[in-house]
Amino acid sequence: MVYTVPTATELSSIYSLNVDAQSQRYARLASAFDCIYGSKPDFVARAPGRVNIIGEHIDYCGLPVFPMAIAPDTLIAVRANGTDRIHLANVNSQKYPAREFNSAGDVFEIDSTVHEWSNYFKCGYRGLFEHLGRKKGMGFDALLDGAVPAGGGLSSSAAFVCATQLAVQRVNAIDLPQTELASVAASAERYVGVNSGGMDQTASIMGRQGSALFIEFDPVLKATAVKLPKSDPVLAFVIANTLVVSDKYVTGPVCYNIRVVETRIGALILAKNLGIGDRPACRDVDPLTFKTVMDEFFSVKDRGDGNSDNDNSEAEGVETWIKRLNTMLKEVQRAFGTRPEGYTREEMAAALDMTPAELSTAVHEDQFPVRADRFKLLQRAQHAFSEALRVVRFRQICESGDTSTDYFQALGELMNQSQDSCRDLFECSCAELDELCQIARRAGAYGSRLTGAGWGGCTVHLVPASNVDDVKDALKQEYYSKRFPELSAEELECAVFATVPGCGACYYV
Ligand code: NG1
Ligand code: MG
Repeated sequence: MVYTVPTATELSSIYSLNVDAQSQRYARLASAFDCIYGSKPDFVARAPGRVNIIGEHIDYCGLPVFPMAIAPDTLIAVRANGTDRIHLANVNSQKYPAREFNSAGDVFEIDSTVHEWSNYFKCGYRGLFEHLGRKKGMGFDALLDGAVPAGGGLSSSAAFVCATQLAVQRVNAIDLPQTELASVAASAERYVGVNSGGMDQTASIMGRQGSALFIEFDPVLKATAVKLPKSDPVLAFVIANTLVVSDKYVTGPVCYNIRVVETRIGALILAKNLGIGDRPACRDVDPLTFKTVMDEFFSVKDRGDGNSDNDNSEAEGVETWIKRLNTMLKEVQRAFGTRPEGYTREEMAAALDMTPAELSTAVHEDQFPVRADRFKLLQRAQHAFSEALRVVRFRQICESGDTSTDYFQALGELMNQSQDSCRDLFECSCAELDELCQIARRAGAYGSRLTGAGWGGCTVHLVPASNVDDVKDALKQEYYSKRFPELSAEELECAVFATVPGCGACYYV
């Protein structure tokens, strides 16, 4: 089969906007491929970035999140070459020079201590093959075009890993179900040394046009499409990039991975306080999460009470979430309330009758070492459970069918509370993120928050469609023209733009 550029109809079903520009992009990619490799590609694999509407830093706690796929994406044009060599090039060859690997050898070797663009490709490749227990794949030529800003909190990395897995799947005649592929992609990204959760990859692979995704991770990965209501005024999301690059290569060991460790140690101490689950300090057992502690606590409690609220109806399911999460917030206060200043490693280990080394092993810190003197378990746990409550509530409001102004304000308020919690309790915001949120709210956004890991990167704003231009103009005037006066009009359009939920990963043949 020979690749042909997707039709305008196909493109408009994916991108809604700027179809002409997208059509040119696909055509450019095919002819650049031809220039480099001497023929047209067989197919193009596409995986989108995502914006997280609400539910920050709780995917790795096993708690639900609420992202959506967006239009900016990563494309990889591919052609099998009948050898055992993999050639990987990037349309931005200045910044990302071409690489070559052996399909059975060095493509599996990832040095997470070097900041190297092709590491994400290797993650995708290795993750898929390790999952299938295979050691060798078919050689191919590949050319990548990434349109998700790197280090911007819109998951350029997940788009890259997911597009790679799609490409490698097809070349090797593999066809995994979507949820399986999403879990494989989530674990695969950890090879670069970030102890990440599975939100980004799931949103990229399973995104649905017009819907956000309510993603649950425990007991199994499950993504439920939740339609954002067609209301009047129509709802829009504006994304604004601080242009402060938050690169996981830098922020991993000193920010992100610390939070993962804090929530895991928090889960261990909380479990001990609640008298449940003695956890062996061992590498082969999954680290305890807040979600597991909550489930175990209620299963013990319900058995004791002789009642069970493991009901299946959706409405009662929401009530159960709300009741349980509220109870956990009280238990968090009981466990950690007297120690807002945080704990040292020695104190936490002593609380668990472990040595500091055993504690590190119990939370799998050895694979992702972190540097910190104090661990703020109270604030991190308060954030995690309250953020999960906001996620559940957000979904509930979306599904209520109410489209009054109050309803938008309620959604916006949840986003604003999430931002406060990220800033004050989870400490993953920064001055520029806070500033963008304040400007947008003043200009008419219902709610504004950081999106993604934070410490830089992007913000997301819930805006009535009629106010999108006001919000964008205010951001341009009060933020970008002051801090980044040298930006071109095109750069500015990439930094601040409106978006709607887009569809997930796919192929073009
Ligand atoms: P970013 O840095 O935006 O790609 C990260 C994690 C997610 C999630 C969010 C915070 C990766 C690949 N992704 O996203 O799993 O934990 O932060 O909610 O590290
Ligand atoms: Mg990322």
